[in-house]
Amino acid sequence: MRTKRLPPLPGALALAALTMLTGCKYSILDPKGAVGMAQKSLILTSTYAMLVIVIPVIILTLWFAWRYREGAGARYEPDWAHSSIIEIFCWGIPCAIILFLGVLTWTSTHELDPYRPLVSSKKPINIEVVALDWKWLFIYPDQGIATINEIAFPVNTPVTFHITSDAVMNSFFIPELGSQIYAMAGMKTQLHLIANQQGTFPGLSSFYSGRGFSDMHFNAISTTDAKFADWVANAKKSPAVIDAADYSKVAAPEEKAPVRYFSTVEPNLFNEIIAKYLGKAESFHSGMKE
Ligand SMILES: [Cu+2]
Repeated sequence: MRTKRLPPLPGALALAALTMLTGCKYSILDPKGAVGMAQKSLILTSTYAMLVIVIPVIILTLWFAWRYREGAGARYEPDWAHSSIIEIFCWGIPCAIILFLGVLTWTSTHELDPYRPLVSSKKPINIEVVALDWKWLFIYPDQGIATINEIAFPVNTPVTFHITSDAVMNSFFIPELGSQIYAMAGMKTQLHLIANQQGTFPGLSSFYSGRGFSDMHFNAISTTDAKFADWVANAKKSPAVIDAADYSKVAAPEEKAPVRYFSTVEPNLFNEIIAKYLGKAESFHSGMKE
């Protein structure tokens, strides 16, 4: 006779612990910017609010089962039907929690609306993000430069992202700075983030988009104004450029794409990438055709 063997419990637990330790660094719970911090407090507040129900329910379930058990001189009441006190608790507390979570959700989703510009005395940095197969193209319209798989911006300065895709759907996500938002062909999404600490924060696509997706990483560098100016000047020195004719080469599918800088970029490229998908083929530059 054959018996099925299950993995022993300690082994399974060790495997689970290992997965949890290696897989995530819990960046969302260790934010480095105002948006991320507000989201962390929202996650924690709503978790605690829900635990206000969950913990008493677990305790009371066990306590009721023990107290009203049959035999052993316990208070066994098979004909019991109604208790107003229990009804008040069963309906009152969930109503109060739902009201609390409803108000919290309403206010925080408006406060943390990714499309809402951040209030700051500093002028925001504009970055146009294009998701490609399988890399990120970043265009700095004000500086006239572009990069692959790396962005930089000054610390304590709002960053305005305009996001689209010239491939399948992806999701633009810098976990330490705040929420993710989708990148979709023919559409423009927006995200406003700020870093309140200097550092290099990993970014990624959090939406499965094919074979090279797992290497679709980039670094977001939060630095001083002076170092940001150096970073722009360094990109300006690059011999590589993006014009209408060679955009298709830049956009060609590529796995594990290295960081690259482009000293100039075709003006209006971002809008033309979006327009490609809107059935306006006649308005393209020749190089923009698929
Ligand atoms: Cu959409």
